[in-house]
Amino acid sequence: MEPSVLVERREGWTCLTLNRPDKLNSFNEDMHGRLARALDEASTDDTCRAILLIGAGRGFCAGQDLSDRVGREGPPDLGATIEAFYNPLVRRIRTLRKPVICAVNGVAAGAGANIALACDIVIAARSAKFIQAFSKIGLVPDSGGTFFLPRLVGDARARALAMLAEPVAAEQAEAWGLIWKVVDDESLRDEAQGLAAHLSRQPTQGLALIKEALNASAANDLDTQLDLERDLQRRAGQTPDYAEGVRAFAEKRVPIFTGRAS
Ligand code: T3D
Repeated sequence: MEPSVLVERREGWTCLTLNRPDKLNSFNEDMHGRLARALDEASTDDTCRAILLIGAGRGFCAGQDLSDRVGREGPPDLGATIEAFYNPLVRRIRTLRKPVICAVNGVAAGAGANIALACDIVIAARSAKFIQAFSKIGLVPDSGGTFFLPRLVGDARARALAMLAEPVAAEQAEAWGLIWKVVDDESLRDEAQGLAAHLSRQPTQGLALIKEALNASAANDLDTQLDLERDLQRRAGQTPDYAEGVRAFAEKRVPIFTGRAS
């Protein structure tokens, strides 16, 4: 049997494929475990400077595998699975000091939609759709949905999306600012891989600091954020890639960034 997450190391970046296509790549514990390990490995692997997350088959991810929730005795403690699996996954993606690109190749539902939104850059196939499926089974958007949605699309749309669980087509998602961009289905893989390869040649430490600043901005007031920008810029200015960027500018050539911290 094929593993539930495929890991492919490319030159400078890593592709992680959710691989349970007959279940629309919905999450079971095995897939959670493999994805967590793969993200941790990509995080510590110095040769990996960007991560691409995509789904196998016709969907990206349909959230929790509901067949694992059928026929159990008594009400489950879903808070425990959120604590054990979904929250750590979202925290891993948000704190990983490398860009994480999500290529949404088909339907992204429930936690699958919100895990996509937790990624740094979301690019979707024109036929993809995003569904906050939770309310249809009596649940609350999780995996950061109640955090990301209002910040990305505003409170009015967030409330309707969460309560109505209507699908949002990829083009609508792009128009609303829910995702970065839509591409034709047949070009999704090439576009996403090109983006990962591009990011793997950029100043990785600088990108990590950008990520840190934007993550913090959701909770900070302007003064706090200005202070943070000062501190992060101080660190960025000490990286070899900043020195190379300025040198290359002066010499009118393309910079060669190593991504190294020192
Ligand atoms: O439980 C906890 O730990 C709490 C955490 C919760 C996090 C969550 O994500 S809760 C939300 C769970 N997800 C959903 O409610 C979505 C359920 N799926 C759907 O609503 C639909 O499948 C889709 C709208 C995503 C796609 O519809 P469609 O018509 O394109 O495909 P389909 O025919 O419904 O699904 C194709 C197959 O995938 C089908 O299997 P079959 O009949 O061909 O053998 C279907 O059962 C399976 N599948 C789809 N989603 C799931 C799933 N199997 C298990 N779990 C799923 N979530």
